Amino acid sequence: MSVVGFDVGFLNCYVAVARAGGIETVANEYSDRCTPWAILMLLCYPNNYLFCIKHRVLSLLISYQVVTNCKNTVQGFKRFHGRAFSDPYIQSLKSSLVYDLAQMPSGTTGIKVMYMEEEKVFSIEQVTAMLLTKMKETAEHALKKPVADCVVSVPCYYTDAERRSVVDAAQIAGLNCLRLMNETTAVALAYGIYKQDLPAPEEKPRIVVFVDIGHSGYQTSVCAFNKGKLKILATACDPELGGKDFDEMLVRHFCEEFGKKYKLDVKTKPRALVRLYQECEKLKKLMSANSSDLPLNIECFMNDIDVSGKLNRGQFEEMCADVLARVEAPLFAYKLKKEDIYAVEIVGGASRIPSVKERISKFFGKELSTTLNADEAVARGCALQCAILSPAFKVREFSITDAVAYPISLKWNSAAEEGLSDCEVFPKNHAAPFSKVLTFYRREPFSLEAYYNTPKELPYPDPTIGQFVIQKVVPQASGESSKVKVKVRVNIHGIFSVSSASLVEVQKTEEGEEPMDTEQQATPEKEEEKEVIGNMQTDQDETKAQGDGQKETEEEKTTPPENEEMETSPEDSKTEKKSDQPPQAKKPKVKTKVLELPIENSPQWELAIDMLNLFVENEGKMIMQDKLEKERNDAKNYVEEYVYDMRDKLHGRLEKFVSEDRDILSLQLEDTENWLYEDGEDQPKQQYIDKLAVLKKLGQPIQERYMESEERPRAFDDMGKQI
Ligand code: ATP
Ligand code: K
Ligand code: MG
Repeated sequence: MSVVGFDVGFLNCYVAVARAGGIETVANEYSDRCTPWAILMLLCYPNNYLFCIKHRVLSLLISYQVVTNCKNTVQGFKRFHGRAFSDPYIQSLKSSLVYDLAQMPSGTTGIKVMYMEEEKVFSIEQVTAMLLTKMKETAEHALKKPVADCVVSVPCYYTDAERRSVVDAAQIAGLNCLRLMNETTAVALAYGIYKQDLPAPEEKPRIVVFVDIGHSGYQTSVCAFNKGKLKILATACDPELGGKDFDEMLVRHFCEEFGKKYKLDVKTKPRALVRLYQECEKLKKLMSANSSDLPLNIECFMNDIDVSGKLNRGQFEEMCADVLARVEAPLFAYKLKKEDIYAVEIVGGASRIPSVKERISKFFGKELSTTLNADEAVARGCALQCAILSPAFKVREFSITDAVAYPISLKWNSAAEEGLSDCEVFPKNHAAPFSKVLTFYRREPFSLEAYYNTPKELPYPDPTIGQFVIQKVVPQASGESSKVKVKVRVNIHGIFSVSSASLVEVQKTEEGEEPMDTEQQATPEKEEEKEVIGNMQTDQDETKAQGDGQKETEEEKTTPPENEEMETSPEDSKTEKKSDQPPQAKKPKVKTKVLELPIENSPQWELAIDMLNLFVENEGKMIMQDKLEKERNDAKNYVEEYVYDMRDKLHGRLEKFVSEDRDILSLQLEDTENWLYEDGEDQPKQQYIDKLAVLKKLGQPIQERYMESEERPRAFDDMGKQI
C-alpha cells in the first residue's frame, strides 16, 4: 500500500510520499501533539515532457533541451483535458505552441510527436499518463516498493470532462487514484490537519481563505475549520490567470523592443521565442525580489545577433496592469466580512509577485499569511489525503467536505409529454462528495441529461455532462406509473454520475399517484441544514425523507417528488435500503418490493473502454522501451566511465604496475573515447558491453598486479594477528 500525493502542475509537478516506518515511531513519541506522518518527501519536476527519437525522457535539465528539441517537447498540456479538438480554446492555442496538436478519433485533443523515429499522435490522457509514470517511478524509488494507491491534484475549477480525463490518465499509468483532490482543498488539509487549536465542532468555525496562483490558473477557496474537519464553503477562480500571463506581457514587450532595436521578428522563430519565454520568466522572478533596473541578455538570439534589454518592477507592473486587475475579480463572489476571516493563506509560485500579494491583501483588508510552503503544499495535502484514505495508515480523524464548482442541472422529457423539465440538483458550492435521491413517476424507460447550467462560467463551450438512461422501467400491475428512485451523486473525484435507480413495485396501493414533474424543492436554508446533518447522520435524513414523502401526497402536483439527500460514504447502500421503508411504516397495508434498474451512463467525452485498454497496453510497452533504453544508456555510460577512470589511474596509482601493455591500453582508451563521440554515440546495448569487455581484458591484468601488491602486506598483518 502506498501513500503518495501527486501535484500535477501546469509548470511544476511535485511528489509527496508518506513512509510507513516514520508513522509508528513519531506517533508513539509525540502521541497526539505531533503529526504521526511527518516524513513527507517531495520532489519537483518541471511539467515538461521530452520525447526523444527513441525514448521518453522527463527532462530535468529542461531549458537546454526545450530549446534544442522544442518541436518534440510537450509542455503546458494540463488544460487540454476533456476538450474537443475543435474547442475554440484549443484552436486559439495551436499557433502559439511549438509542438503540433491533432484530433483524436473520438474528437478530443491529441499531441503529435516523434517517437521511435515515427510520427505518433498521443491522446492527452496518454501524455499525462507518461508524466504520471515518471512521477510514479520517483515515488517508487523513494519508497522502495511499487506504487499504485495515490491522490492526484486537479484545479478546483476542473469540470466533469476534465476530471474524467485525469482519472483515465492515472489508470493508464497503472495508478489507483483514490481521490482527485482540488488543489486548494489539498492546501486547506495541509494547513488544518496540523492545527491543534481549531474551534470545537459545536463552536463557530475558523474561516480561512486559501489562494493558489500558479503558472496557468488562479484558485481561491473559503474554508471553515473545526476540530477534526474542514468544509469548503465556496470557491472562486480564474482558470486563465497565472504566472504565464505575466511572462506573456514581458515577451510581448521584448518582442516589440527587439523588433525596433534589432529588426528581428521573434515570432517567426519558435526556438528564439522559447528562449525569450525562459529568460522573461527568470527576469520576472528576479523582479519579485528586486525593484531596481534588471538586465535581460540573450546571446546569439536570432540570426547570430546578441540582444539585451532592461526593465524594473515599476515598468513591469505598469505593463501588467490588465493582468493584475484580474486578481480581484473572482473575489467579489465572496460576501465575507473582514472580521470573519481568520487568515488569508497564499501559495503557488506566482504568489511571490509583490503586486499580486498587495492586491489580495488590500481586497481582504488583511495581511497575507504564508505559513505553508508555497510550492509543496498541494502535494503534501494530497499525500495526507492518501494517508487518510489508506487502510494501511493510522491517521488522525479528519473529515473533508469539498464544494461543487459549477451548478449541475438535470433535464428530461416530462412524463406528461409537455416538453422538457429541468431541475438544479447541485447548486454551486454544494457539499461534495454527495448523493441525492430523486423520485420520478414513470411507465417506461427514460433519459436524464446532466449539464452545467451556467455555461458562461465554464472554461469550454459544451455544458453537457452526459446522458443517463434509466432502463427497464415498467408500469405497475395496475397500469399506474411506477415510482422510480434515482440516485445521483458527485463522487470523491468531483465527478457526476447516476449511481443507481430502483423501481418501487407497489403490490397494493390505496390511491393512484399522478405523474409529476420535478422542480427544485429545497430552499437554500433547508439545504444548508441538510448538509450539516448530511455528512455524519443517516437516521435524521430518513426522518426527513418521511416528512417529505408525506407532504408530497398531501400537496399532490404542486409539490415536486421528494428530493431527499443522504450521505455518500460506505453507509450509502444501507441508507438507501432503509429509505425505502417509510411508506411501509406509514401505510402498513401496502406492500412494496424494490427492483434495481440498470442505467446506461454516457458521459460526454468518456474514453471508450477499448481505447483505455489499448492505452494501458501501450503505456506498458513504452515503459518497457524506456527500461531497455535506460539499460542501453547505462551500458554506454559504463564504457565512458571506464575510459575516464582508467586513464586517470594509468597516470596515478596503477602507474607502477604497467609495463609494455600501457601503450596498448592508452591507445584503446583513446580510440574508444573517440568512438563514443562518433559512431558509438547511438549503438545497441551489446556493442557497449563488447567494447567494455575489450577494455577490461587489457586493464584487468594491470589491476590484478596492483591488487596483489596491496594485498601482500595486509596478508602479513593478518598472519601476525593470528600468531
Ligand atoms: P498551475 O497551478 O497553474 O497548474 P503550477 O503549479 O505548475 O501551475 P507553480 O509551480 O505554483 O505553478 O508556479 C509557477 C509560476 O510561478 C511560474 O509562472 C513561475 O514563473 C512563477 N514564480 C515562481 N517563483 C516566482 C517568483 N519568485 N516571482 C514571480 N513568479 C514566480
Ligand atoms: K505546483
Ligand atoms: Mg499548482
